[in-house]
Amino acid sequence: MATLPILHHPDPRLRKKTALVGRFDAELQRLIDDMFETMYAAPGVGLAANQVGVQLRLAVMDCSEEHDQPMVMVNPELLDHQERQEMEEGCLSVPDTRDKVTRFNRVRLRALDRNGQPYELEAEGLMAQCIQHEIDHLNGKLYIDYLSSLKRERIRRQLRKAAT
Ligand code: GNR
Ligand code: NI
Repeated sequence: MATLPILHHPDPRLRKKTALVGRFDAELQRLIDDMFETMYAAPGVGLAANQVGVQLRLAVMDCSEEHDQPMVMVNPELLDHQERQEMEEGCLSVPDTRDKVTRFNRVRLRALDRNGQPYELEAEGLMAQCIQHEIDHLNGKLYIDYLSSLKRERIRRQLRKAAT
């Protein structure tokens, strides 16, 4: 296993829409293992494939307190959602900033697991928030897109300074 470098905003690869996963081969299993290692090391509660430069509809998550509930979402879809709520959010691709974003507090997810088996689940709170955050990544969207252009510009300037 290996940790992978995480891309930072404004890398254009974070803005590309990802492609459906069609093959559940050894290469995909290795990528999933490396994404978990990268996420736990960061540390973070979720990681989308395009954050490590792979343009596939795949994300890993673990929103548990004990970090013992790894979850793989391949080709995820939101089936249903309810109750909007403002929640504080951060992103490994936008380091050192957090802000409030309005998300659905409950979602119903359909996705494939690491072997290509379909599953559905209902999530609330942090897990629901994280599912929406990762699906946004897979659609080329970042949480800062929900903030004012003034805040977004400030974040962009900070990251540019940090990168040099
Ligand atoms: O580690 C993360 N924490 C987090 C907190 C609130 C809402 C979403 C997240 S996801 C983030 C990791 C990440 O950037 N995943 O794409
Ligand atoms: Ni993120």
